[in-house]
Amino acid sequence: MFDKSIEVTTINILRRTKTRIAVFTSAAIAIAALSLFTSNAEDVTLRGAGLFNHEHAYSRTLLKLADLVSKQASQNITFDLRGNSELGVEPDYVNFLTQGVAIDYAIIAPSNLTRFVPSLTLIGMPFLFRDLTHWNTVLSSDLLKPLEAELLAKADLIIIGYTGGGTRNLISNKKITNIDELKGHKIRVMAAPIQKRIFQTISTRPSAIDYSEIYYSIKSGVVDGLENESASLQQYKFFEVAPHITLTEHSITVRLLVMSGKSFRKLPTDLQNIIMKAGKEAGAYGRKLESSEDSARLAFMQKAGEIEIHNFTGREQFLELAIPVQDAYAKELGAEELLQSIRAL
Ligand code: MAV
Repeated sequence: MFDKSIEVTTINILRRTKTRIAVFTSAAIAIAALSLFTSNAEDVTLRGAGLFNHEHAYSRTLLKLADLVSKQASQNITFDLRGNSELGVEPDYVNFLTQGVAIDYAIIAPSNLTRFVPSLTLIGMPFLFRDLTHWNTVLSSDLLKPLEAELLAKADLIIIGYTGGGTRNLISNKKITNIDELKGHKIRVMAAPIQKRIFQTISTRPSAIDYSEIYYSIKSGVVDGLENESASLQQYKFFEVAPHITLTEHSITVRLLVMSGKSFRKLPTDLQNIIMKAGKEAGAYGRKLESSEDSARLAFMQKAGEIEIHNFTGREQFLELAIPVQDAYAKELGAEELLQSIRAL
């Protein structure tokens, strides 16, 4: 069902080639040369980066973006997507994008943006969304607009869409079914402080480790596991070192489809408008895609004997412990109103 053999990498979507082949007169040749020149002058190449191969929902979202834009643009556009962490991991993408070097667009987790807009990490907090409907309602609302403006002002990053939709569970090197078994459990979490704080409420020992280091950190005993969604678990084969999945379902992911402001401003206005519209559409496409495939991926890995799935009896208790931590964090950031508005939707 899920072909793991697909390897990434460069997508070239070149359309409407404007070159004319002229064979009869030198004037025609001159016109042809001019036409080619004009066409080249308008050509646009945008480079993207991602952690995954083309099978993953994030890459398919970025491919969708490329497709939508190139169908509407009057220029020839090359979308050069470098997957499989070829250009590093998400914190690297943030650095590249803010500086306007190496890449022009990427999908990143809000947890990577703490140093610019800490309040954005709220939307990546465990237990923020009640269910997929709530999550979709929030992402289709205007609630995050002020944070978008803040991110542009502070990091020169433009959010062109929202994707995600994976449900995060625990992935561990031992069977875990309840909160007691999590005491002292060494878990890798994303770098935003709120991630650590929430996992500390259930007496785990969380540490922020680079995504690229997780597999070997588990293998060497630095940590006992991580928390992640099924598409990423499947692609990075974390199950080889941590085959136990505990259904905590503590998070529905929000991922930002971002573009470097520096790259964006170099584009003609018509193309900028097309990209903004296509970003929204590609984000919605990715949300539907990842959320609808999530449990099928778990079932696939279970059937293949790659993972063992365990129910978690402590979800309600975990949620209750998480809420005051969310409240305190929002207060610290001056984002209580935002949190209340998200909860109220
Ligand atoms: C998954 O691979 C993705 O959700 C990605 O966006 C995150 O950065 C990553 O997990 C992570 O846990 O760091």
